[in-house]
Amino acid sequence: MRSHATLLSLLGLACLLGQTSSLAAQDSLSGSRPNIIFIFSDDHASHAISAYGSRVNKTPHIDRLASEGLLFRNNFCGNALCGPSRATILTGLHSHANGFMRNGNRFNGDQITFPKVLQKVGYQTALIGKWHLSSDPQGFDKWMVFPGQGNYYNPDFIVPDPEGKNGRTTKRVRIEGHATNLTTKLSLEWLDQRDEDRPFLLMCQHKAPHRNWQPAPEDLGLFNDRPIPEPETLFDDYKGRGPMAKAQEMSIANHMFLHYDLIVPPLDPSKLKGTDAVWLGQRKRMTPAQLLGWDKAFESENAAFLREDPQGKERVRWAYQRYMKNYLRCVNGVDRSVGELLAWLDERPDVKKNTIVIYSSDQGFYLGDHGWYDKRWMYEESLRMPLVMSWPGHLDAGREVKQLTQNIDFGPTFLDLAGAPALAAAHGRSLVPVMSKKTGTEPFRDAIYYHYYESQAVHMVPAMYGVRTDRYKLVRYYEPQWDTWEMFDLEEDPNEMNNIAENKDYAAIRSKLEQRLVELRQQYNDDTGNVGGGEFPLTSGIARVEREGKAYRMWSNAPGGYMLKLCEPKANVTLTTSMLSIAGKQRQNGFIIVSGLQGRGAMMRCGFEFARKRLVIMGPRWNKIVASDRFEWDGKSGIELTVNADFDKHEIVVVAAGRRITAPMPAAWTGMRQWGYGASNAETVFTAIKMQ
Ligand code: SGN
Ligand code: CA
Repeated sequence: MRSHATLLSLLGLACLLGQTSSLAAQDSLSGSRPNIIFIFSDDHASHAISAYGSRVNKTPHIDRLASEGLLFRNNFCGNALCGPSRATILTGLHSHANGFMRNGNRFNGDQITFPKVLQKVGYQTALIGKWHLSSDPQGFDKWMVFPGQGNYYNPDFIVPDPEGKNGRTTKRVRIEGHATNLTTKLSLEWLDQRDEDRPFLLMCQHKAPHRNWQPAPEDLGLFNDRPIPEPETLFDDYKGRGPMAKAQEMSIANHMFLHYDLIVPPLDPSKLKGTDAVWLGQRKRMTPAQLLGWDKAFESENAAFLREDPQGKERVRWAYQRYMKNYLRCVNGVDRSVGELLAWLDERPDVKKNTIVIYSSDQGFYLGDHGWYDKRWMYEESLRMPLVMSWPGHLDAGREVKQLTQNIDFGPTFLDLAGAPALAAAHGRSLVPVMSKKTGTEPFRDAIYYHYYESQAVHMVPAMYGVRTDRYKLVRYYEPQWDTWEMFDLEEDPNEMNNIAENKDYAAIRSKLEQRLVELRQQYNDDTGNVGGGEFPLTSGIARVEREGKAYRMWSNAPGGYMLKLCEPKANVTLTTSMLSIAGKQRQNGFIIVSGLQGRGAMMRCGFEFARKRLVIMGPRWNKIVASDRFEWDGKSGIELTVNADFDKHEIVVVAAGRRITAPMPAAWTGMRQWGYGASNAETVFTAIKMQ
C-alpha cells in the first residue's frame, strides 16, 4: 500500500486541489480506500430499471445492487447530454466551468479530474468503453475507448500506441463481438491482471443503450411474446407548454428513420441516403453469422409491418414497440454486464469486501414519454440519472436516498472515499454524508442547477437553464427567439403537462425559484446564457454576448454558432466589420453571415480563421467550404473584413487584407433576409457591422 510518502510527494498537486475533504475524519466511509467499480451506460433512463419501478422491463442485476445497497431516488445531471455529463463527472464541475458544454466540444484533458487524483494517491485506474470527449483520456493506467459514439457490432477501440509512427500516439483495433459484451470482457480481463496490492478504479462504460439500439445476438429474442406498455404521454399534443416542445425533432412519430432507427429492410438498399445509409455501413461491420442471426430475428415482424403498412397512430405505436424492444434488449445486455462484474466479485470475497460498485448512466431518456426518444430537456425523464451503489457491510442494504444529488457530486465522492485531496474548485460535494448509515437522512441540498447548450443541433432542443427543488422546477429558455419560462409543480403534475410559470397562484413560489436560480448561477459562477438584449433575435450555439462600446464580444460554444437579425429583402449589400484579435486566443475565428432564408441552416458564412490565417466562405450547407485563401497575419492586429452579397448575380465576394475570394449563392435567394455574426467554438470581438 502507498502511504504518507506518496501523499507528501503530492504537495504540488495539493496546492491545486485544496485541502483533503473536511469530512474525512467524520465518517468511517471517508478515507476507507475501497476499490471502485463504476459501471456506466449511455442513455439508460431510470424508468427502464425495475428497482426504480419500471413498467416496461426487469433488470435483476441492477436491482440486486439496489437491494444490497443504496438507490438514489433524486439524482440528476446538470446538462442532459453524453459528453457534458461525462466531463462533469470527471471534474465535479458544471459544463461552463469544465468547458465541455455540448457534444462536439473537445475536453481539456489537462484539467484536474478525479481519476488523475486517484492515480496520484496510489490507485490503479482503468477506463474501458465509451468516452466521447474527443481528446485522449488522461489519468488512466489502462484505457481502451470507442472512437466517438462507437459501434455496436465488432467495434473499433482507440488504444495508446507509444511506438506509433509519424507522431501518432494511439491506434485503432477492431475486436469481434458486441460492444456491451466486449466492454465487460475487457473490464474483467483488466481486473484479473491488476496489481492485487493496490486499490483500483475501474470505469466500465457501455455504449448501450444509445441510439441506434442494436442488441447483442443473445438478447434479440427478448420481448417477442408481449407488447411493451405505452407511456401515458405517448400522444402528447404539447398544449400545456411553451412553443419549444412542439418545435423539437425527436418524436417517434416524425423523427425516426425507418431503416436506421427502426431497422426495417429497404426495398432497394442502393437508394438509401443520409442517416438511413449509415445503417448499411453498420451491417457491413457484422460477420455473416451475426447478420444472419440479426435478419432472422426480425424477419417475420418486418414482413408483417410491410404487409400491413400501419398509418397514423398505429404506425407510431408500431415504431414505439420496435424502438422500445431494441432499447430494452440493449438494456438487458448492460444488466448482464452488471451481473458478470458482481459474479466476479462474488468469487473473490476478499476483493468484494473492499469494493464499492456503482451503476449509473450519463442522463435519462424519453421512452416514448411526450411522444419522444432522446434526452436534452430539463423534464424529469432526461434530467434524472440512475444512481445505485452497493458495498455490503458499509452501506445500508435496500435504503432509498431521497436527497437531491447530482453528477457534480460523483468525483468528490470517490475522492472522499479514497481519502484523497478534494477537487478544490468542484461544484459538487461528497455524497458520503448521505451514504453513511449514521447521517444518511440529513439534509444535503435544497436545489439543483441545470444548463443545456446544444441548441439548433440534432433534435432541435433550445438552450435552457433552470432550477429544480424537491417539488418545483423553473426553466428559462433564454435564446431571444424563445425567451420563455416554464414552471411545473411536480407533486400536482408529475408528467409536466401544465406550465404554471404565468399562473398567478404560483407567483410567489416562482419568484422564490427565480431568486434561487440567480443565486445558483452566482454560486457556480455561470455567466453563460446571457445572449439576449434583443439586438440579434436569433441565436444558436452562442454561450454569451457582451457589448464593448460599439463592439460585440461573442463566445461561441458550437461549430457554427451565430447571432442574426432579420431584415427587409436587400438585393445588393456590402457589410463591413473588423475582427479584433484577442491575445492568447489563437484559435479565434469569426464570420459575417448572410442568408436569403431558404430553409433552416442555409446561410453563407464569410470570414477569417486566425489560426490558419485563412479567409473562407462556407455555405449554403452550414460547414461546407466553397472558397478559401491564405494570407499573412502578424498574430496581433485586427482584420477588416468586407462582404459584398449580390443577390441578382447570386454571388458573394469577400475581401480582407488585400485578398479577394468569391462564391456562388443559391439561385433561390432573391435578396438578403438575415444577417449577423458567427464563430465556431471561439471567443471573438467584432466591431458593429456597417451596411451599405
Ligand atoms: C447522435 C444521435 C442523436 C443523439 C446524439 C447525442 N444520433 O447524434 O440521436 O442525440 O448522438 O447522444 S445517431 O444517429 O448518431 O445515433 S449522446 O448520448 O452522445 O449525447
Ligand atoms: Ca448519452
